[in-house]
Amino acid sequence: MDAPARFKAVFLSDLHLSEELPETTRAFLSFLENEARQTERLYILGDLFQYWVGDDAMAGDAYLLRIVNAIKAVADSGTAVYWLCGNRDFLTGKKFLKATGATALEEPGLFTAGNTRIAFSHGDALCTDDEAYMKFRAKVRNPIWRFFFLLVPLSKRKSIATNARKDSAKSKMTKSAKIMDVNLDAVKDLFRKTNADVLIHGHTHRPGEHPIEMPDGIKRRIVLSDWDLDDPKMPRGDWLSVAADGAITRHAL
Ligand code: LP5
Ligand code: MN
Repeated sequence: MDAPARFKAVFLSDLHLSEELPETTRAFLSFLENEARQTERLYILGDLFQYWVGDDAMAGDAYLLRIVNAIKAVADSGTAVYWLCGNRDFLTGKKFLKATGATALEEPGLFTAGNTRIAFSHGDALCTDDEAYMKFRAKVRNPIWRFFFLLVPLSKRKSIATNARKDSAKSKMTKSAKIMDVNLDAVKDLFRKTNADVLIHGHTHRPGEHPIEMPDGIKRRIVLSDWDLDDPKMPRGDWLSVAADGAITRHAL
């Protein structure tokens, strides 16, 4: 990066990339060519992919390799790329990180700009009212489950993931909007533990900003949108920038 970067940090999440979403894919590749090179740090907050069934899926998959190589080009250009997985791509591993040049972070991540302390996460771990999902999450995030799942042949893993997507869509139709949103106590707990001023997360696909009352003042919970530039009725794709003084701006594609 020759000229000083325009932003200290940029955040995005929930692109759910797949070959079936050509406009969303195009928008992300263009974002990587442009905005992603104007920031010191790029934070990808999970669910970048529709699903990720293991790093071995990259070999011979021209689509995945195109995405991964485009992220690597950003890292090579001088932007520090950080990766925080989502509920659809928690199976990303060391080979993915090497291929993208990204650094993996644990939740919640922390970043300070000016006097603003920013915590960030994918967001699913905060949805504690969704008990069925919490149980599912605990199972699939267990390293023993992960070890055995990754031994299953790749084609079988892909069909399991496709079925899991269908089951997920079905189960969401039976859950209320409130259950699938973040739990206020979980959010307050995160603010207490991190001492952050701002929390940025995705996952709920409900872009917005919410004041959170804490004993030491009002905190801000900022929610990213998902991306879907292939939806003719509501094309969308937000990203957030953080300036050197800590000012946070929402940008729409
Ligand atoms: O993703 P989204 O937004 O549609 O919904 C999520 C929760 N769903 C999921 C499931 C993923 O979408 C499936 C794709 C992931 C592929 C990863 C690799 C393959 C893993 C294969 C696993 C078998 O995360 C959804 C939430 C929603 O967010 C809102 O927060 O509600 O939760 C669910 O749909 C989960 C169901 O409620 C419970 C499912 C019980 C099924 C139990 C099977 C256990 C199998 C585990 C094996 C040990
Ligand atoms: Mn998610």
